[in-house]
Amino acid sequence: MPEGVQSATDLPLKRPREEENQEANGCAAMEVNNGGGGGALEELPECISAVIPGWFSEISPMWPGEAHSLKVEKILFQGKSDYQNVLVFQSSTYGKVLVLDGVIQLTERDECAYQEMIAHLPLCSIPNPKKVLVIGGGDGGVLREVSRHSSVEKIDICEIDKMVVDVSRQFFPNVAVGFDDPRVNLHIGDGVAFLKAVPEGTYDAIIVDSSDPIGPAKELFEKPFFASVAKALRAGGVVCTQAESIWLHMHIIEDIVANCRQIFEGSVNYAWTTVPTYPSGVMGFMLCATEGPSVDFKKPINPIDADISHVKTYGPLKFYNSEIHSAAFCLPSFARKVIDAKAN
Ligand code: SPM
Repeated sequence: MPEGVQSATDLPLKRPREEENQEANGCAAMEVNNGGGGGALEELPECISAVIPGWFSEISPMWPGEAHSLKVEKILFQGKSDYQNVLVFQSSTYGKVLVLDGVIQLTERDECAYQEMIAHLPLCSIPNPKKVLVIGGGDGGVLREVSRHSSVEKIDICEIDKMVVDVSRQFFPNVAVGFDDPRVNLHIGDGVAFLKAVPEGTYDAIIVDSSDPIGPAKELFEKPFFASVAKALRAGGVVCTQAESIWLHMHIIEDIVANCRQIFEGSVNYAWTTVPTYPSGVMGFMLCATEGPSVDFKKPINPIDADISHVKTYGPLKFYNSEIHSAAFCLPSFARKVIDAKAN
């Protein structure tokens, strides 16, 4: 292991994973180079750029022809779980960065823009959410945001990869703090199987905080999964899923919208936010409601701005407010045309 690279005490550094996912994981085509982490050349992660030495470059078939780069100060952790490559590095401008299979999941500096929006867009759209399920989200950031809601009594989370939880606890304490809330029940396992076993009508809200639809999260973007989500929600319950970038993935978004339109008989909406370290700098969310008490996602009826109960623990919200909530549903014309066509 390169000098300066720390491994979480109980984290295996070798994985039994078959090599078949190598091509899909976004790292396979990349060369290894010294990322400034002080380690031996051949032992550094595949995603440290060979093009600009000492920089991490995010290259993937999901965004061909472009790569956002961050300067690496130090590699803090690299490991291989049963599901994916896990990397943590200290960047020079975005704090610590969590990378799965070569793709940035969060940085300390801009994680608020994603975690706050994926949690509060659904939870501020319904009155008194009580039971919430998070699928994925093993870093704990979405839990941190859900637990700001004082009406919530129970928060289940199903994350497939324990290494993500362990690494977050070790390197991102301000994100993993979400696990410390006594309302949280952590299940390590497959979110698809977990949902299938959930009794009908259990949750008020389900949040799907997944990685991209290549690798372990692929099924979370497919129609049978959305059907399981709808079944697990109460009448008028809501789901918010990570739904990619309007600049890069309109074809994926079109499919998600079309699937959701068939499954969810309440409303189906697309919203977006800015996340500077995600490809194209934007990230979208699919927000749907089951048939029942109507939900108008564009008009938050359960504002969190006034709820100060967790300010002492977590600090104030950094990104979300009621104005940005409503604005998130305003789409550029090119996106609106495609999404409205599929949604109606
Ligand atoms: N809790 C944070 C986990 C982040 N989950 C979403 C990560 C998405 C990364 N890829 C972005 C690609 C943009 N199209």
